[in-house]
Amino acid sequence: PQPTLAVVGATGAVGTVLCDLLSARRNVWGEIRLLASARSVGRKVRCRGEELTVGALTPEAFDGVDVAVFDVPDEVAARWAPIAVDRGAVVVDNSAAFRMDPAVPLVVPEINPDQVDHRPKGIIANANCTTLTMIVAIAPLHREYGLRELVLASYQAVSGAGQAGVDALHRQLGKIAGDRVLGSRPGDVRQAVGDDLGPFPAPLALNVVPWAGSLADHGWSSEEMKVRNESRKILGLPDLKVSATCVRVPVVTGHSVAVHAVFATEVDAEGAREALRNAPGVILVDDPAAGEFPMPIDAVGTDPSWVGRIRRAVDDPRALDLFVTGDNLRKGAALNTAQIAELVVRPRTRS
Ligand code: 2RA
Repeated sequence: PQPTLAVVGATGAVGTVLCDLLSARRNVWGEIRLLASARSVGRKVRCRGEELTVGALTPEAFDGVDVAVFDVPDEVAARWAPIAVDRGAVVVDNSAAFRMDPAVPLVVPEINPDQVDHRPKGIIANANCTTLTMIVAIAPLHREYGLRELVLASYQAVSGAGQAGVDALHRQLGKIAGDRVLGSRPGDVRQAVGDDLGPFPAPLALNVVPWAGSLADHGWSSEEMKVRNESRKILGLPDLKVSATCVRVPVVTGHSVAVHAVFATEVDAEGAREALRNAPGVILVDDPAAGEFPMPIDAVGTDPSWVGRIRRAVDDPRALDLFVTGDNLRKGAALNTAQIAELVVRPRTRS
């Protein structure tokens, strides 16, 4: 019989995209069970052409489940993932609850697929969307040149903060629409938007906000530390130097990252392009003369990380500068979890 998949958090921003993806991907699943918190129980969701009713998150809901994908807040995952494992499921968790646990592999199928089979706790973690968008493009360059350091700035879409983030941006844009003077005096955008900030610390309309996540040590944000720690773990480079500045921008979906990557050996831009042209999960969009570069308005709704603006640093022959954009809800979240879940249940060839 085909394996059973549970989707926990099926009605959230990522869960909804996962249901769409499951409808479009090769069908490896038998039953798909959608689970969510009490407020969403009973809702109908279309998946693989069928109308499914969202069920309650209970221990019994995991009975007979082969793989349970969790798209829920950290504290919900921390509580319920071990319960799902106890009931016999392998958990693929998209929260930060287990990512840095040494007994939990952090898997990106294009980079470290074999690690799905090393899961002593029965849990496999999915990386943060900013890390994922970037790392698919960085790994092939690491294989080619030996990565030593990453200095990056992110341009993160509001859907990274869930549906509440998307709703807040659209409300703010609605309030300021048509005002052709706004943005020319200190505080005028703040006044126009008022206190309707949604999950953000400042207005996103007509603005960029150099903050994502919560306050970590020494002034870093939690998002910046996640990019550092998760990049090290995925690439197996515990001493990799990483400096990130994470910035929220008025984009609905599609995280972008401007990267300065330093390598052990000299690099050349055409060699880097060649490595990326042949890399899985990456699409090269690098023809600035023709106006072609990676942008969220084009990458949204697509699977790969879009990479372009590849240049050898003027002042360092061992460094590349590049720009990466990817759909934060797809490769940044739902797609990567779907790929991991499919790896867990893949047919094995006997050795
Ligand atoms: C964000 N990376 O964009 C987070 C979501 N996991 O806010």
